[in-house]
Amino acid sequence: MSFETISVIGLGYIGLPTAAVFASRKKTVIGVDVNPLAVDTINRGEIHIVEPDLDMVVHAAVTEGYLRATTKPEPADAFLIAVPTPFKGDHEPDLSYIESASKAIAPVLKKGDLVILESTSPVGATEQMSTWLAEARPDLTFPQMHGESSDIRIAHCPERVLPGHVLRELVQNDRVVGGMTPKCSEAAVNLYKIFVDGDCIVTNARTAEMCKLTENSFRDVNIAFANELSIICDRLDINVWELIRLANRHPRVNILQPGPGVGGHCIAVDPWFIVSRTPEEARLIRTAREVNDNKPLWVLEKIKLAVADFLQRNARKTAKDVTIACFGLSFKPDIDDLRESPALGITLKVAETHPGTVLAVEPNINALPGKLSQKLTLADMDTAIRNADILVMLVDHAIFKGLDLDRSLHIIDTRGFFERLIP
Ligand code: SAJ
Repeated sequence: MSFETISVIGLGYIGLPTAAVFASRKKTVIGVDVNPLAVDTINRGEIHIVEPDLDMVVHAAVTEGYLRATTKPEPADAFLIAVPTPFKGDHEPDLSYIESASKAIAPVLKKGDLVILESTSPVGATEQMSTWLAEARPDLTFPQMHGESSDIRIAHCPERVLPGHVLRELVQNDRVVGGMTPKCSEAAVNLYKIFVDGDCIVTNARTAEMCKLTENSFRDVNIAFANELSIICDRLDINVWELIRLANRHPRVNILQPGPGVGGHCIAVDPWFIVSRTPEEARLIRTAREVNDNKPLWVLEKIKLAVADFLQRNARKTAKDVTIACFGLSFKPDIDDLRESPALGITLKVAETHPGTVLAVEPNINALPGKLSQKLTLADMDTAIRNADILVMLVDHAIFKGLDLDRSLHIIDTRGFFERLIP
């Protein structure tokens, strides 16, 4: 089966790099997005998201004529759906973007086409997508009814790339390919082999869905363990960073690092997709989410205690005189991505509740977007250190490593940035 024209639906953090990598292998790629601004930006050879080197790859793909973006789906040999799957209400998965994408491509499907769901999805979503497609195209046959002889092949192949390393990981990582039938899997493997150097490992759609959720839940549970340890150690007056370093010397122990909470759009979301399907059984997975979601509140409490402590030592001052500097706003080190960032959440809450000055330091960002700029004042590192009475380390950006600090400053080090240095 040859794929000459490939369509990618959803040109965000996963869809756009995937489209660009197919195009770099000289395939004709039609990128589809509902956002006309994103479509125009891409058609100019530019990008609307931040990811190292992506601008160059997209620029080359567009100028060489292999990649084109549009708001309206067009016929293709393969369709990859990479739209968001957020949650709604009480952590229920919201499949409405997958539903709209399915309904949008249905009219242009033809016999022999392959449709792949890449979006991280709850178990059963691929079958649901296939049902939406079948409802919209009663003239075609689909695997849930016609098995191996179906006109359309359907598979789930979750993305697993790490933001900041997307272009490398897209090519090098192994892919789990879950077809609704073995022929669907075979077609999907042939498609990914166009650019994937890693292994393409075949399973069924439900296992592929659960595999992606399992990977992110595994990380969430392990971070929750580290976060819980940090709270226990604080109570027992033990340096958690030293503790973890020592425990990790055991050949079968590998504890992750505590922090101010878990951010980003994947690890803090995906475990809920397991919980929502099996609420009675997924007890540890739910608890881990709760532990990680509560960590920012614990940090806020620590900041309050630090202010009280400062005022006790400086009897003539009031809370209004206390300057708090928060170092780092992004959801993890050395990126500028603020989405679902616990560091940003904590800083905003401090700015909202503390009567004195709050300085936000984020060297990866020149200016805060729109509404945020009304709520927070960005400061450079030196100014913040000079003026701060309390310093809160929220993200371990490499650039913070050279900070020259007055040791008398009250530091709340959620990342163990300095504590890790103390012997
Ligand atoms: N974090 C800690 N302690 C740690 C490691 C991470 O507090 O020891 C925090 C980070 O600071 C951040 C959050 O966890 O706030 C998530 O960061 P991350 O680097 O663990 O993961 P993401 O969200 O950038 O990407 C994850 C990856 N999944 C796994 O590593 C299992 C990536 O491979 C997935 O493709 C991505 O989710 C996704 O799209 O699902």
